[in-house]
Amino acid sequence: MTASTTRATALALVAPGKGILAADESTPTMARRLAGVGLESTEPVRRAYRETLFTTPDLARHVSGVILYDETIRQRAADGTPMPQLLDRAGIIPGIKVDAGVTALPSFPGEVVTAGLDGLRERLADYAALGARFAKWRAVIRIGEDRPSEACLRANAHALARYAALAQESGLTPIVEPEVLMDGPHSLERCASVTSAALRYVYEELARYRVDLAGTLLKPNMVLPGADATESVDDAAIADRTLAVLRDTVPASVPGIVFLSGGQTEEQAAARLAALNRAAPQPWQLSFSFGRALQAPALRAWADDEGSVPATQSALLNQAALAGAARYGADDPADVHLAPLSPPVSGAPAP
Ligand code: 5MM
Repeated sequence: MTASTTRATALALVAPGKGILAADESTPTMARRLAGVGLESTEPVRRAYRETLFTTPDLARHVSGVILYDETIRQRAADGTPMPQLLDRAGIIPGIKVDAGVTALPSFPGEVVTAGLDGLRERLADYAALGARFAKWRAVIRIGEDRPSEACLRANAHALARYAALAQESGLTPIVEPEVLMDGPHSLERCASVTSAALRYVYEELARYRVDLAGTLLKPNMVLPGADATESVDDAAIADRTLAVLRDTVPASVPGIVFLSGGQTEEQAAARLAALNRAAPQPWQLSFSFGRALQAPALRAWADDEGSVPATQSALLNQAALAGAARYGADDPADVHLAPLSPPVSGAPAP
């Protein structure tokens, strides 16, 4: 497999005005999300909800790719079309979560490492045959008094690098996701220093395992004070601190950074992405790979309106349009004024 496939997919995923919909909730996470809006999680409910999201008219205007979960990539829409082909037909690139979730790191209470390397080569081949063109692996890093340990950062970086190398071998573009959780009372500065350390280890290991950075995307957390912190920081300061950390740690050959939302409200995630894009031009595209921040309004509409397709799809499209506008630094999709695609015809009257 040549590097050109994974590089082309990476660039397509961060095309202007577009980002990724993370719909790869594992079955237990999806059960929690559905319970949050008073619904029971069954296979037909999960299938119908996700088919509703993926068939949203015009979704491809703002969404370049969707990350699926193992159950979903094997499901079919009501008309019999396999889910990856349904997305493909809509002009959206299908992707797949390939990690197996987190497991406790022995000797380091409260810390975790992501599992799933065993048999990964075979699973990637299977997913590629099912239509996936990119993959995702998430490492989870918790901030605490003595956390994260160096062992935790190194173990997770190692797993991310081994995964990324295997994904590229299979022709799938790896999204590398080291998520520093927002949980806790820590400060913005503490999040900055932990995020910075995590990213340094990740890029050291990616180099060691000869991963082609131009054929990857980074999915990091924004640099934020903890959810229980008393400190209040505005969006411009969050953007500044986040960019300072990324400029120090992420090589310019990485084509795009697709932020996770991590428990921010949908308004916060979009406003902060807009602030990030208003800063001076960066070497990478700054985009989104939001789960909750794209789906929360759609899931509420689905529950409030008893599985109503139009209400759910319109909620998703609105949220995707907001995130898409944030890619241009705009807080409102109505403020996105794109240059005309072709120059005015010569001889046409001046405006
Ligand atoms: C959609 O949630 C993803 C899967 O989570 P679990 O493996 O815990 O079920 C998750 O990896 C997600 O892709 C990222 O965390 C981004 O989602 P948010 O909601 O943080 O934007």
